[in-house]
Amino acid sequence: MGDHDIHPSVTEIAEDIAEMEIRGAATIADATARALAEQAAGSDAATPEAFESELRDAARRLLDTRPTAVSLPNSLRYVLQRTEGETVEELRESAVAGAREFRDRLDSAQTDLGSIGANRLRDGDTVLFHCHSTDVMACIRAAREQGKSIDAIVKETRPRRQGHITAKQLRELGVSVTLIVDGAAGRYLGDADHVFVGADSVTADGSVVNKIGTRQLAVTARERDTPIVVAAQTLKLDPTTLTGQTVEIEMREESEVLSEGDRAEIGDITVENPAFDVTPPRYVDAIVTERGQFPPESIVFLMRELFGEQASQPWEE
Ligand code: RUB
Repeated sequence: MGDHDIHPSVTEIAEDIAEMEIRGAATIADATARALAEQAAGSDAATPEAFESELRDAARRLLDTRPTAVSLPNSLRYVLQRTEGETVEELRESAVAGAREFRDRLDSAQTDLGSIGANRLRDGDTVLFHCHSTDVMACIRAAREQGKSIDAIVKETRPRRQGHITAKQLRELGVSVTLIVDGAAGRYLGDADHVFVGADSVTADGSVVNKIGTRQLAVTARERDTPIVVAAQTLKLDPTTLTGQTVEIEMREESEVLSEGDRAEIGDITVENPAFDVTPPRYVDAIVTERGQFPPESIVFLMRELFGEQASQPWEE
């Protein structure tokens, strides 16, 4: 079995994730579960062994797209572990059902998380945002549904400017938005009642892996006494960190930072473009999940409850 048995939808979704047409940890996880369902539904494997081998190849292709968000392997593991049966038809049905179940759970976890995160917000609060996170947006949506008025300060988030997505979606929720460049965050933190950010991975010690610039923002927020809240459903908890593994930080193309023209003008320099950074737990006030809100240092107890001590356990209760 090889690439020729990978369904075209899987290849397309993998390319869209690598190119960031599909982005954000929860959206990536949703898309990879959908991709495995397409692979299973469209397979013409003659034997159960061939079917399973194709599904594993598809999962490998999806896993190789972006390394940092743990929601991606958590999504693949969830579906693969539910793919069982004696015949190709049984395997197909269980894989499709597993993917459906995963996507439904993701949706409902985000809704539950949103209503918990919204409790932190009071009518008239100003919130400062970095990047774009659907878990964060769920908190703001729930606060708006509770009738709370919210003002937003949105960091542009170089180099990919995901702040524009956040600004647009906040406007759709009736939130007034002030857009700032990343370097202006320190100046505007004094106007903010909270900082809300998402997470790509949360480690066993309560460190938060998120869009580059989160750490700098959190350190400055702490200095200004502005609470920093991480909205991260349990899908973002990284079980491998329970046994000491570290999270790989994705390094992206220099072309996201510097145009060819600018590079030619400047001359021979090195450009580094890490997509994520790690914020230590001491700078984070709370991690809001669908299971409640936690001080970052206590997240390890939730991880043990969900995964046991074994790094190989799937994302599930
Ligand atoms: C997105 C990012 C988001 C998290 C959480 O990075 O860092 O804060 O993925 O998002 P990128 P969500 O744009 O490079 O994918 O809450 O939607 O899972």
